[in-house]
Amino acid sequence: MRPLKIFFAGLGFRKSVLGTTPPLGLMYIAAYIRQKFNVEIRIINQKVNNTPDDEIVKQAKEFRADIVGLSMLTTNAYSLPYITKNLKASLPDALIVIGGPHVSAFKEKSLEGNLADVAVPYEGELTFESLLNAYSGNGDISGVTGIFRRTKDGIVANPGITPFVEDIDTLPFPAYDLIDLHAYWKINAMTALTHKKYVSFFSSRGCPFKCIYCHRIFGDKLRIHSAQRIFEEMKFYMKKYGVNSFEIIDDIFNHDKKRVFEICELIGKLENKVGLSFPNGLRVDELSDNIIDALTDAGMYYCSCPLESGSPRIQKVIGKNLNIRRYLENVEYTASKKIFTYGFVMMGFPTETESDLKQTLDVACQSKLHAASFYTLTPFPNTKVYDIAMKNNPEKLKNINYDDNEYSHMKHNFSDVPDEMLFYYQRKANRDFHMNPSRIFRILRDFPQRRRIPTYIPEFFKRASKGVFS
Ligand code: B12
Ligand code: SF4
Repeated sequence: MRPLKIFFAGLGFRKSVLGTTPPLGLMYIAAYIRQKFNVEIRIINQKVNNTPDDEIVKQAKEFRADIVGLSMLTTNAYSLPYITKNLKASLPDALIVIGGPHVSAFKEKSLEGNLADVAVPYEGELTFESLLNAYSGNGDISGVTGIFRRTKDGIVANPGITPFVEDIDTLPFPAYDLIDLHAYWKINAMTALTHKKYVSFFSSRGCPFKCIYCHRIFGDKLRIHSAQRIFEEMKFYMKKYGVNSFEIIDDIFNHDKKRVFEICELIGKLENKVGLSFPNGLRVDELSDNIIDALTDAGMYYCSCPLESGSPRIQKVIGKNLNIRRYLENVEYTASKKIFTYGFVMMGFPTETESDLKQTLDVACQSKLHAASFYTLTPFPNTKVYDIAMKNNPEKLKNINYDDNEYSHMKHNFSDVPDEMLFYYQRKANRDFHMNPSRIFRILRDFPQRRRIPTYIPEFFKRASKGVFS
């Protein structure tokens, strides 16, 4: 019997220096379903070569796809109307399924304005399996839990919540064999480095914290890969692809401290030394000198350190409850080991006052972070902060344009201070933080790829001179 042909595409163009990572979500689903069904799968990631929309449709048609699965962030969802319209014209019988962060955020609304048939929110493996069972059975998908589907009577939400995989060690390694990994080594990774032989690594799913701005893709229960599984997976990539670096993009890699030590110990047993980076951040107040030592010995060279706010009051408001003293101590210790530390800061939270903004500025400036980004809050649907903003500032919320955007370009004010004041503090934070001789010295000394420093000089001066010329 002819295998079921599944064409997966990650949507969105690569327009800025922002890194491009392998489409892990699609690769996990592909690896999972090919174990269970007679399928032929192709994966394309639009970002790698900025493949035009028409070319994606053409490739799906040439492949003669039975099912097309599209994955996207909200910022990349703008091409859905065009792509789905042309897919329907070229492959009228194919089932078009959409998933990924955008669908988890917009749920049934993600089917509005385009021609996709089904939307799968949250984790995809088990639901895609149920969908395939139903589709290749009698074709009736009305019993697939938690999905949204287009019917002749409109968009219908199937009851229930899409299920999570309980023991994620049962999942196969993501299907790196279905992408051209070398292509990713030639463009910026999330860690803002190139020419590293890296893979993106997702070693846990879910997070028990309750930050009000956070996505809920993987639920609020932490599910971890065991240290042994991580060791096996790393060995596999090293042997098969010659990988020497791991870009770990978990939401909360270091919450289970015992596991961190176990992983580091096993990494020490790998045949070759490897590099570890954490561009999506560690929970910094949960680090300790011992953990930092272990991670450094295991190869950590780059670590993002989300602060978000330096105000203890705002920490409570946003539900992050970061211990700021511990944050500062741990950043200092990490940086003292010459590990490049990158801070993420947000301004413009609901109820934020001038005094809160000043505290954030002070904490960021007194920290030993090497570099930092100072963003203004952008609420995404299906977060608590979105609901708050909807109650207090519905007009502002409606005006947010997510299309093709990134945080650096999104300027919103959901706080209690006037716009001029918020943006003044954002500029001042950029300036005061970066115009610091000791910081500049440490950037030059510790940046993991020194020869690439010149490519960042324009961005550095743009930030450091904020407000001086404009
Ligand atoms: C790596 C990453 C990136 C990469 C690109 C990722 C990509 N896939 O294209 C880069 C660095 C480019 C990036 C950029 C940005 N990112 Co980002 N990123 C991540 C991160 C840290 C990991 C993504 C990942 O690989 N996860 C692991 C895989 C396994 O999960 P997954 O892709 O979600 O897939 C699962 C499900 O979603 C589902 N699924 C996914 N696709 C499909 C498709 C089908 C058909 C089905 C059925 C199911 C399905 O099943 C998968 C397996 O269970 C996430 C945080 C997170 N925890 O996921 C944020 C995240 C995706 N990013 C986010 C944001 C906001 C951004 C930025 C705007 C931030 C910025 N810097 O300005 C920019 C966007 C820039 C732009 N214009 O494109 C948000 C997305 C919110 C939203 N509603 O879209 C997230 C969720 C983090 C957050 N802050 O809340 N990001
Ligand atoms: S700690 Fe990170 S992953 Fe967990 S809720 Fe907060 S922002 Fe989300």
